[in-house]
Amino acid sequence: MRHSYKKYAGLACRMLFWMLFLSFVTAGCGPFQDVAPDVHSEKKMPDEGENLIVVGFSQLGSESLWRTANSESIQEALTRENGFFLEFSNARQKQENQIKAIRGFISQRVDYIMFSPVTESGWDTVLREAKDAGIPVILVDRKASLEDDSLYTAWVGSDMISEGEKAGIWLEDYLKEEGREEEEINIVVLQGTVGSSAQLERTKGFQNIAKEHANWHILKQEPADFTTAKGKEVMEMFLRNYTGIDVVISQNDDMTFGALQAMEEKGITTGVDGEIILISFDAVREALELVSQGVINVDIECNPEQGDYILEIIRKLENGEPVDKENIVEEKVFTQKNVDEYLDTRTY
Ligand code: GYE
Repeated sequence: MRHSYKKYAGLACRMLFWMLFLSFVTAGCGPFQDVAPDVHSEKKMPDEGENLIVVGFSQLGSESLWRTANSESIQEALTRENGFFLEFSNARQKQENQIKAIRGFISQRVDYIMFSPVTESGWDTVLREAKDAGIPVILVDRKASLEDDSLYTAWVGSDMISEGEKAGIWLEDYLKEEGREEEEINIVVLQGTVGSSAQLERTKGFQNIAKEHANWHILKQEPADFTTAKGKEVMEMFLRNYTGIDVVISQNDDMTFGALQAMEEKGITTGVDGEIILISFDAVREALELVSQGVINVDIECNPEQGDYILEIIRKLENGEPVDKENIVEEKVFTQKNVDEYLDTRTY
């Protein structure tokens, strides 16, 4: 008797353990938490007869202030009041999560699929599946390199080669103004996520200009994942390994904040009256304030407010009207000379 009681108690304990383990894992607290995409549909699914346009959107993550502004712009445009049901999924920087989310949207038979590709390559198979299911795909922000362009209907984003070129042209003019155009100029670059179109194109654009200047030396380009924490780490590494740095280029503002912390800790000054020239990308409010204070020399704008462009594209598609395949958002360059007139209206 005692023996079989023990046996059943043991079995019950094991069952309880597995039940707890499974609820832990499915609640997103377990070891698989990074892999499962985070799907937000706090809004209830459209009722029969509601006639909403269902859009599945795989956002690549929430790594930066820019990204948060981009997600908000899309959520503010594709609202129920505007006739949409938006299913928002956060891929937390993992391509496998994006592919999983897109497959989920296909099996739900959504009306449109949107996604911001974390890196450029590796999308052909899943986009072919979307095409076979007859679901139009809209690329947001970053680009995908595809064998067949008919795998997506439209792309909305920035010309990031031109952003990189603007950084180079600004540096060219600035060095001239300062009478330093003949000087040897040492440059380090904090790059964004490796293999993302933002990293590849900003790098390429800057190099298009840098290659014209034999006296510009790119000492090192190192990825820092578009985050403040990584930006600080990489800048610390640059400061340990290189002396005589004249220019720091940071491919987004969040990395710039980290790089600034690293430099401040070493007593190094940047900006209009500083030792190091600091070039940043994105132009979020917090960074524009530093441009205004002269801590960042120049911020190349990358416009995250893409929601209204997407809204218009989908409305046209719904009406059977043609849409442009490439839709480039407008962007500026901010320095201490012009930034103040834009600061008041910056919402992100
Ligand atoms: O610059 C950066 C973000 O893809 C343009 O991604 C975007 C970049 C942006 O994390 O802040």
